[in-house]
Amino acid sequence: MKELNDVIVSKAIIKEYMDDLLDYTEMDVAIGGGGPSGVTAGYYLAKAGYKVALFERKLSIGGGMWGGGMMFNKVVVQEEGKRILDEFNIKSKPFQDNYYTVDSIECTSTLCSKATQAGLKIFNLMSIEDVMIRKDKINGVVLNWSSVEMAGLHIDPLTVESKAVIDATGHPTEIAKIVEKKSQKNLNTTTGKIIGEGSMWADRAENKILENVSEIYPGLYVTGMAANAVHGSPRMGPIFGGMLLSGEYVAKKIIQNLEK
Ligand code: 48F
Repeated sequence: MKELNDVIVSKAIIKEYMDDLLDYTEMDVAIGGGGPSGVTAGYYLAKAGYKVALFERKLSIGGGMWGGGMMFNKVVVQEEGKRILDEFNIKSKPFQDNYYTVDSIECTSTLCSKATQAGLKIFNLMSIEDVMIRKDKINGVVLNWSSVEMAGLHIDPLTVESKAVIDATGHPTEIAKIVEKKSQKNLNTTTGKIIGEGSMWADRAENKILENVSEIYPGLYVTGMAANAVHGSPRMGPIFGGMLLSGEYVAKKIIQNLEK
Protein backbone atom coordinates (compact mmCIF):
# COMPACT_ATOMS: atom_id res chain seq x y z
CA MET A 1 0.00 0.00 0.00
CA LYS A 2 1.23 3.55 -0.72
CA GLU A 3 2.14 5.72 2.30
CA LEU A 4 -0.79 7.71 3.72
CA ASN A 5 -0.76 11.21 5.20
CA ASP A 6 -3.37 11.96 7.91
CA VAL A 7 -3.38 15.66 7.14
CA ILE A 8 -4.27 15.04 3.50
CA VAL A 9 -7.24 13.00 4.73
CA SER A 10 -8.30 16.02 6.85
CA LYS A 11 -7.80 18.44 3.97
CA ALA A 12 -9.85 16.26 1.59
CA ILE A 13 -12.79 16.05 4.00
CA ILE A 14 -12.78 19.73 4.96
CA LYS A 15 -12.43 20.98 1.37
CA GLU A 16 -15.11 18.70 -0.09
CA TYR A 17 -17.59 19.42 2.72
CA MET A 18 -17.05 23.17 2.57
CA ASP A 19 -17.46 23.16 -1.23
CA ASP A 20 -20.79 21.36 -0.85
CA LEU A 21 -22.00 23.66 1.92
CA LEU A 22 -21.10 26.76 -0.06
CA ASP A 23 -22.76 25.34 -3.17
CA TYR A 24 -26.01 24.72 -1.27
CA THR A 25 -26.32 28.23 0.18
CA GLU A 26 -28.66 28.69 -2.80
CA MET A 27 -30.89 25.97 -4.18
CA ASP A 28 -34.29 25.22 -5.69
CA VAL A 29 -35.76 23.20 -2.84
CA ALA A 30 -34.77 22.72 0.82
CA ILE A 31 -36.27 19.73 2.63
CA GLY A 32 -36.48 19.57 6.42
CA GLY A 33 -36.44 16.01 7.73
CA GLY A 34 -34.97 12.80 6.35
CA GLY A 35 -37.80 10.36 7.03
CA PRO A 36 -39.31 8.35 4.17
CA SER A 37 -41.46 11.20 2.86
CA GLY A 38 -38.62 13.73 2.75
CA VAL A 39 -36.18 11.33 1.13
CA THR A 40 -38.76 10.25 -1.47
CA ALA A 41 -39.56 13.89 -2.26
CA GLY A 42 -35.83 14.57 -2.64
CA TYR A 43 -35.43 11.62 -4.99
CA TYR A 44 -38.16 12.80 -7.36
CA LEU A 45 -37.00 16.44 -7.33
CA ALA A 46 -33.39 15.47 -7.96
CA LYS A 47 -34.43 13.05 -10.70
CA ALA A 48 -36.31 15.90 -12.39
CA GLY A 49 -33.11 17.96 -12.39
CA TYR A 50 -33.79 20.30 -9.45
CA LYS A 51 -31.08 21.41 -7.05
CA VAL A 52 -32.35 20.01 -3.78
CA ALA A 53 -30.88 19.49 -0.32
CA LEU A 54 -32.27 17.71 2.70
CA PHE A 55 -31.36 18.76 6.25
CA GLU A 56 -31.68 16.09 8.92
CA ARG A 57 -31.18 16.65 12.63
CA LYS A 58 -30.00 13.15 13.41
CA LEU A 59 -26.92 11.20 12.40
CA SER A 60 -28.96 8.68 10.46
CA ILE A 61 -31.42 9.27 7.65
CA GLY A 62 -34.69 7.37 7.67
CA GLY A 63 -36.70 8.87 10.53
CA GLY A 64 -39.28 6.46 11.87
CA MET A 65 -38.85 3.79 9.23
CA TRP A 66 -35.91 1.77 10.60
CA GLY A 67 -37.80 0.43 13.60
CA GLY A 68 -40.87 -0.90 11.73
CA GLY A 69 -43.78 -1.43 14.10
CA MET A 70 -42.78 -1.53 17.77
CA MET A 71 -39.20 -2.52 16.84
CA PHE A 72 -40.33 -5.44 14.63
CA ASN A 73 -38.32 -4.26 11.65
CA LYS A 74 -40.97 -4.82 8.98
CA VAL A 75 -43.27 -2.22 7.49
CA VAL A 76 -46.48 -2.63 5.52
CA VAL A 77 -47.18 -0.97 2.18
CA GLN A 78 -50.53 -1.12 0.43
CA GLU A 79 -51.19 -1.69 -3.29
CA GLU A 80 -50.90 1.98 -4.34
CA GLY A 81 -47.46 2.35 -2.76
CA LYS A 82 -46.05 -0.83 -4.31
CA ARG A 83 -45.35 1.06 -7.56
CA ILE A 84 -42.82 3.23 -5.73
CA LEU A 85 -41.18 0.24 -4.01
CA ASP A 86 -40.77 -1.30 -7.46
CA GLU A 87 -39.27 1.90 -8.86
CA PHE A 88 -36.65 1.85 -6.10
CA ASN A 89 -36.17 -1.90 -6.60
CA ILE A 90 -37.13 -2.61 -2.97
CA LYS A 91 -38.35 -6.16 -2.38
CA SER A 92 -41.86 -6.64 -1.04
CA LYS A 93 -43.79 -9.76 -0.12
CA PRO A 94 -47.58 -10.11 -0.52
CA PHE A 95 -49.19 -10.82 2.84
CA GLN A 96 -52.79 -10.79 1.71
CA ASP A 97 -54.77 -8.77 -0.80
CA ASN A 98 -53.61 -5.09 -0.63
CA TYR A 99 -50.95 -5.70 2.07
CA TYR A 100 -47.26 -6.11 1.30
CA THR A 101 -44.54 -6.52 3.90
CA VAL A 102 -41.15 -4.92 3.42
CA ASP A 103 -37.90 -5.23 5.37
CA SER A 104 -37.58 -1.81 6.98
CA ILE A 105 -33.79 -1.87 6.87
CA GLU A 106 -33.71 -2.63 3.13
CA CYS A 107 -36.40 -0.06 2.50
CA THR A 108 -34.80 2.78 4.45
CA SER A 109 -31.27 2.21 3.21
CA THR A 110 -32.37 1.81 -0.41
CA LEU A 111 -34.48 4.97 -0.37
CA CYS A 112 -31.48 6.85 0.96
CA SER A 113 -29.04 5.29 -1.46
CA LYS A 114 -31.16 5.81 -4.59
CA ALA A 115 -32.09 9.37 -3.59
CA THR A 116 -28.48 10.46 -3.08
CA GLN A 117 -27.45 8.73 -6.30
CA ALA A 118 -30.23 10.61 -8.12
CA GLY A 119 -28.61 13.86 -6.92
CA LEU A 120 -30.28 14.66 -3.60
CA LYS A 121 -27.72 16.35 -1.34
CA ILE A 122 -28.12 15.33 2.29
CA PHE A 123 -26.73 17.32 5.19
CA ASN A 124 -27.17 15.29 8.37
CA LEU A 125 -26.57 16.52 11.92
CA MET A 126 -28.16 19.88 11.08
CA SER A 127 -31.43 21.26 12.38
CA ILE A 128 -33.70 23.80 10.78
CA GLU A 129 -34.34 26.24 13.59
CA ASP A 130 -35.99 29.08 11.68
CA VAL A 131 -37.08 30.17 8.21
CA MET A 132 -36.38 33.17 6.03
CA ILE A 133 -39.60 35.07 5.26
CA ARG A 134 -39.41 37.82 2.64
CA LYS A 135 -42.47 39.55 1.15
CA ASP A 136 -44.79 37.05 2.86
CA LYS A 137 -43.04 34.10 1.25
CA ILE A 138 -40.73 31.44 2.68
CA ASN A 139 -37.42 31.96 0.90
CA GLY A 140 -35.10 29.65 2.77
CA VAL A 141 -34.20 28.00 6.04
CA VAL A 142 -32.01 28.85 9.00
CA LEU A 143 -29.63 26.10 10.06
CA ASN A 144 -27.59 25.16 13.04
CA TRP A 145 -25.64 22.08 14.08
CA SER A 146 -27.80 19.64 16.03
CA SER A 147 -24.98 19.42 18.56
CA VAL A 148 -25.27 23.16 19.23
CA GLU A 149 -29.00 22.70 19.77
CA MET A 150 -28.46 19.65 22.03
CA ALA A 151 -25.81 21.37 24.13
CA GLY A 152 -27.95 24.50 24.43
CA LEU A 153 -25.06 26.66 23.23
CA HIS A 154 -25.81 30.26 22.40
CA ILE A 155 -24.44 30.25 18.85
CA ASP A 156 -26.11 32.01 15.96
CA PRO A 157 -27.22 29.97 12.95
CA LEU A 158 -26.64 30.46 9.20
CA THR A 159 -29.23 30.97 6.46
CA VAL A 160 -29.58 29.29 3.07
CA GLU A 161 -31.92 30.31 0.27
CA SER A 162 -34.41 28.18 -1.66
CA LYS A 163 -37.37 28.73 -3.95
CA ALA A 164 -39.45 26.23 -1.97
CA VAL A 165 -39.22 24.53 1.43
CA ILE A 166 -40.74 21.19 2.38
CA ASP A 167 -41.71 20.42 5.96
CA ALA A 168 -41.08 16.66 6.19
CA THR A 169 -40.37 16.73 9.93
CA GLY A 170 -43.10 14.18 10.71
CA HIS A 171 -45.30 14.30 13.80
CA PRO A 172 -43.87 17.53 15.32
CA THR A 173 -44.37 19.63 12.12
CA GLU A 174 -41.43 21.75 13.21
CA ILE A 175 -41.16 24.10 10.25
CA ALA A 176 -44.90 24.73 10.10
CA LYS A 177 -44.78 25.55 13.85
CA ILE A 178 -42.06 28.14 13.28
CA VAL A 179 -44.06 29.77 10.48
CA GLU A 180 -47.29 29.69 12.50
CA LYS A 181 -45.52 31.43 15.38
CA LYS A 182 -43.50 33.99 13.46
CA SER A 183 -45.62 35.00 10.48
CA GLN A 184 -48.48 37.47 10.70
CA LYS A 185 -50.56 35.50 8.17
CA ASN A 186 -52.75 32.42 8.57
CA LEU A 187 -51.66 29.03 7.32
CA ASN A 188 -53.63 27.47 4.49
CA THR A 189 -55.59 25.04 6.73
CA THR A 190 -59.26 25.07 7.66
CA THR A 191 -58.52 26.99 10.89
CA GLY A 192 -55.55 29.03 9.66
CA LYS A 193 -53.47 27.23 12.32
CA ILE A 194 -51.84 23.83 12.77
CA ILE A 195 -54.75 21.56 13.67
CA GLY A 196 -52.71 18.67 15.10
CA GLU A 197 -52.80 14.94 14.38
CA GLY A 198 -55.64 12.64 15.30
CA SER A 199 -55.22 9.26 16.96
CA MET A 200 -54.17 6.23 14.95
CA TRP A 201 -56.47 5.17 12.12
CA ALA A 202 -54.51 3.72 9.21
CA ASP A 203 -57.35 3.66 6.68
CA ARG A 204 -58.45 7.25 7.16
CA ALA A 205 -54.90 8.57 7.57
CA GLU A 206 -53.66 6.94 4.36
CA ASN A 207 -56.72 8.01 2.42
CA LYS A 208 -56.36 11.64 3.49
CA ILE A 209 -52.66 12.11 3.04
CA LEU A 210 -52.48 13.14 -0.62
CA GLU A 211 -55.24 15.70 -0.05
CA ASN A 212 -53.16 17.07 2.85
CA VAL A 213 -49.99 17.50 0.79
CA SER A 214 -50.21 21.22 0.15
CA GLU A 215 -48.59 24.63 0.12
CA ILE A 216 -49.62 25.80 3.59
CA TYR A 217 -47.89 29.16 3.26
CA PRO A 218 -46.36 30.72 0.13
CA GLY A 219 -43.21 28.68 -0.49
CA LEU A 220 -43.81 26.17 2.31
CA TYR A 221 -45.13 22.69 1.51
CA VAL A 222 -45.99 19.82 3.85
CA THR A 223 -45.61 16.12 3.16
CA GLY A 224 -45.64 12.81 5.06
CA MET A 225 -46.90 12.71 8.61
CA ALA A 226 -46.41 16.49 8.85
CA ALA A 227 -49.11 16.93 6.19
CA ASN A 228 -51.61 14.90 8.21
CA ALA A 229 -50.68 16.59 11.48
CA VAL A 230 -50.94 20.12 10.09
CA HIS A 231 -54.38 19.43 8.60
CA GLY A 232 -55.79 17.48 11.56
CA SER A 233 -55.89 13.98 10.04
CA PRO A 234 -55.05 10.81 11.99
CA ARG A 235 -51.66 9.15 12.31
CA MET A 236 -51.26 5.87 10.45
CA GLY A 237 -48.65 3.83 12.32
CA PRO A 238 -46.32 1.43 10.52
CA ILE A 239 -47.98 1.46 7.09
CA PHE A 240 -45.80 3.47 4.74
CA GLY A 241 -47.50 3.72 1.32
CA GLY A 242 -48.72 7.21 2.17
CA MET A 243 -45.21 8.35 3.09
CA LEU A 244 -43.83 7.28 -0.29
CA LEU A 245 -46.79 8.57 -2.29
CA SER A 246 -46.89 11.91 -0.47
CA GLY A 247 -43.16 12.38 -1.09
CA GLU A 248 -43.70 11.81 -4.79
CA TYR A 249 -46.76 14.06 -4.82
CA VAL A 250 -45.15 17.04 -3.07
CA ALA A 251 -42.29 16.87 -5.57
CA LYS A 252 -44.81 16.92 -8.42
CA LYS A 253 -46.64 19.93 -6.96
CA ILE A 254 -43.43 21.90 -6.47
CA ILE A 255 -42.23 21.09 -9.97
CA GLN A 256 -45.55 22.34 -11.38
CA ASN A 257 -45.33 25.56 -9.35
CA LEU A 258 -41.68 26.26 -10.10
CA GLU A 259 -42.29 25.75 -13.81
CA LYS A 260 -45.07 28.37 -13.84
O1 48F B 1 -40.80 11.09 11.45
P1 48F B 1 -40.27 10.83 10.10
O2 48F B 1 -39.98 9.44 9.70
O3 48F B 1 -41.26 11.58 9.07
P2 48F B 1 -42.14 11.07 7.82
O4 48F B 1 -41.33 11.02 6.60
O5 48F B 1 -42.53 9.57 8.21
C1 48F B 1 -43.34 9.28 9.30
C2 48F B 1 -43.14 7.84 9.66
O6 48F B 1 -41.80 7.58 10.03
C3 48F B 1 -44.05 7.34 10.79
C4 48F B 1 -45.49 7.37 10.42
C5 48F B 1 -45.92 6.88 9.10
O7 48F B 1 -46.14 5.61 9.03
O8 48F B 1 -46.29 7.80 11.17
O9 48F B 1 -43.84 8.14 11.94
O10 48F B 1 -43.35 11.92 7.83
O11 48F B 1 -38.94 11.68 9.90
C6 48F B 1 -38.87 13.04 10.25
C7 48F B 1 -37.41 13.41 10.34
O12 48F B 1 -37.30 14.82 10.51
C8 48F B 1 -36.22 15.09 11.38
C9 48F B 1 -36.28 13.98 12.41
O13 48F B 1 -35.03 13.81 13.04
C10 48F B 1 -36.70 12.79 11.54
O14 48F B 1 -35.59 12.06 11.08
N1 48F B 1 -36.45 16.45 11.92
C11 48F B 1 -37.45 16.84 12.74
N2 48F B 1 -37.36 18.16 12.96
C12 48F B 1 -36.27 18.61 12.28
C13 48F B 1 -35.69 17.51 11.61
C14 48F B 1 -35.65 19.89 12.12
N3 48F B 1 -36.12 20.98 12.71
N4 48F B 1 -34.54 19.97 11.34
C15 48F B 1 -34.03 18.87 10.74
N5 48F B 1 -34.59 17.64 10.85
